[in-house]
Formats: sequence, structure tokens, C-alpha cells
Amino acid sequence: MSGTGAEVLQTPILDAERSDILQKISEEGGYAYVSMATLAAGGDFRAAEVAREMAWEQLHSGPWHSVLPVWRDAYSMACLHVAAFLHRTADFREALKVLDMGLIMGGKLLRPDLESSVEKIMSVSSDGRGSDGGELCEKAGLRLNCEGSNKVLRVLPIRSLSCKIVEKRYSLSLEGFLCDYFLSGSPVIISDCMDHWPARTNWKDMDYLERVAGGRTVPVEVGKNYLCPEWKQELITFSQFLERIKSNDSTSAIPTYLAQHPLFEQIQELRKDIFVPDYCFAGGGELKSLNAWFGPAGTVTPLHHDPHHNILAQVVGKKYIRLYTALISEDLYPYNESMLSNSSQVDLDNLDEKEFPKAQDLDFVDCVLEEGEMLYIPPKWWHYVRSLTTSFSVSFWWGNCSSSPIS
Ligand SMILES: O=C(O)CCC(=O)C(=O)O
Repeated sequence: MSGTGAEVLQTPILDAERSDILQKISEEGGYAYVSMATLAAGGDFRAAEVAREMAWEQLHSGPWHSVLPVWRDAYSMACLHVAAFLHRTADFREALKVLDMGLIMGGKLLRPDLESSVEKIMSVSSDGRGSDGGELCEKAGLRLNCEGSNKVLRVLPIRSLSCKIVEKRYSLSLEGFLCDYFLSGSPVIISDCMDHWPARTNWKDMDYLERVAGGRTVPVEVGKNYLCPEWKQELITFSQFLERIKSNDSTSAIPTYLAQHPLFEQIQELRKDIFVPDYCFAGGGELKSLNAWFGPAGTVTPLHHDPHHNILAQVVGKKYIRLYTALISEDLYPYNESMLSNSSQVDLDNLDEKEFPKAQDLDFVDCVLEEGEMLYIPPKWWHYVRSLTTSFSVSFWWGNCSSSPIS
């Protein structure tokens, strides 16, 4: 039913109404609004919010009677886009607030659309689905607490969770994995396959981590991400690292990230907490590396690809992950330098459309990888990863490439 709820609130604006409003706004010179509203119609939440703010400013640019009526319709239209998105994330209370603002401040043209959207939300809410923001959004695998989900969506790259969501399978057999995903090179989220790992409970316990690893020295990365000039690496004790995680305020602090480190070769006690998933034996390849990715909310691994099959196991917390097929590599502007040739020059957190025009409209699949889930990333698929909470993941790389296997 929550899926149905998410589907019913398609932005109901008719194409004719939309182009009529956009045409009139263009004639008034509101080109920025037109481009934001067009992106919003394509499912871009941030653009919808920007369009709503732009229209709001116009409504407050002078005495009420001097506001052009079309700006009131433009405000309603942006409200409908924002509400559709909030509805999709099951943030019914906020969606309702936005629609009410549209009804109060917006024009007449889209009033019936606002009203029908309100009705749909009310019917979902009265169904026990709750308008209190505590619902979970199952569509898109976006099982975020909705109060938080809205905040989270704001920090994600443009167009996040608006296209195709990575398929999710429960208790997927090895044969099913081979036939449906491995052989065709398609990503998949696998649920319910690491509940027996001691890591699932042990690694949530900072005291446990302190006890087994506190005195050990580990390499960490400090800075926005490894492509930024101010980025650096440090060697600190695991204990110091845990302190940084505890004190991290993800909105302001520069994150410290224990990234792509073979921690389990170093600290055997932690190695005992995990198991190599059977999927990693698909194709008869060898396990190439087993890496830890541990850090606070807000760590980013920028868009890049790797040569191996990868199971990324989300042991603690959750991450947003976006994937682009290997087939469109050139459109992602890989760096020319050989050291960075597997990384994209495109900064998804700050997309420069002028410099990288081809990257703007590319298809991708994305997801929020939840605690206890594994994501299969096929070789050469581009991936961007952002942690949404304190997060501890393990990547298992395997394949037939010539590099040496791990013991
Ligand atoms: O979790 C991350 O931050 C990045 C993971 C990754 O890039 C990988 O497993 O190859």
C-alpha cells in the first residue's frame, strides 16, 4: 500500500497547462525558473525546491496586487513538484504543508491539482500510513526515517532517487545471482544474507571496537574526498579515530574516513566477525581484496570504477550509492592521468554542466544501501558513494585479473 501511495501522487499537471505557464514565465524573463521547473518535472527534487523559492521571491517582490498572476501559478506548479517528491519519500506531513502553501499563495489554474493531491495524501494518511513523518518509504529502498529523509535528500547529488532504483532480492541463491546478475553484469542489492555475521552487532558497539582495535594504528583519509587538493592521509590510532567519529558533526566537520584499507589482514579479531559471501565464488575467480570502509556521516567516495567484481556489504549504517554502466565511460570524462584514469572529473556534488555537458542527463541506477544489505557492483561500473550515517562497510573484490589474490 505504501508503494501505491507513492505512485498515486504523480505531479498531476497537464502538459498543456505546464507549457502555458512556462511560456508566460519565459516571456516575463523568468528563464531560471523555467529551467528549474523543467528539471523538476524530470524528477529533480532540488530543482523543484529552487523553483519554489524563485516563485516565492516573485510573490514578495512588491505589493500583492502588482504580482503577475502567472507567478502565482508558477508557485503552485513548484509546490506540486515538491509535494510529489515528499510524497514519494513518505513525508506526508511536509507534503501536505507544501500543498497548503500552494493553495494559500498560488494561482487559480492549478488549484484543482493541488486539491486532488491533498485528497490523495489524506487518504493515504487516514489509512493508518501516518502523516506524522515516521513512515518508512519502501519504494526506492529509501527506508529512511522521513523526518530525516528530507534532510538527506538535500545533500544528495542532483536527480538522486528519481530514476531507476537498483533491484533488490531477498535470500538470493548463488544460482539466481549467477544467472540473473553476474552473467549479465547487472547490479543487485541482496538482503538477508549477513544476519549471522558477528560484525552486525559487534561493530555497532564502540566499546567493542575500542577493546579489540583501540591501540592499533590505522591510515585514514581527511578531506572532502581524494580528488580535492586539501585532502590528506594521516596515521592515527583506532582509538583516536573512534573519538573523531563520535564527535563528528556531519554538517560542518571535515570527515575522517578509514577508506579502502585491508583492516582485516591487520586485525584478525575483526576478521573473525565477517564471512566471505558465497557470491564471491561466482565465475571461479579469486578473492583479490577485502577492504574496510569506516567513517562518519558525510564521507564521499567520488565517481570511479574498479576492474573487479565487488560485493559491498553494509554492516553498520547506510549509504547512498549511484551507479553508471561501464558502457558510457566517455560521457563521464575520466581523468587523463593514468593514476586517476578510473576516476571521473565530474563532481556529482557540484555538477558543472558547462564543463561536462554530456554527464548531465545520463541514465543511472541508485539506491540507499541499508544496514544488513549487500550491493553487487559489476566490474567497470562507475560508482559514487556517500555515507548517510556513521557507516562501516566491507568490500569483497574478486575476479580473474592477474593481480595477486589475498590470503
Ligand atoms: O563505500 C565507499 O565509500 C566506496 C566503496 C567503493 O568504492 C568500493 O567498494 O569499490
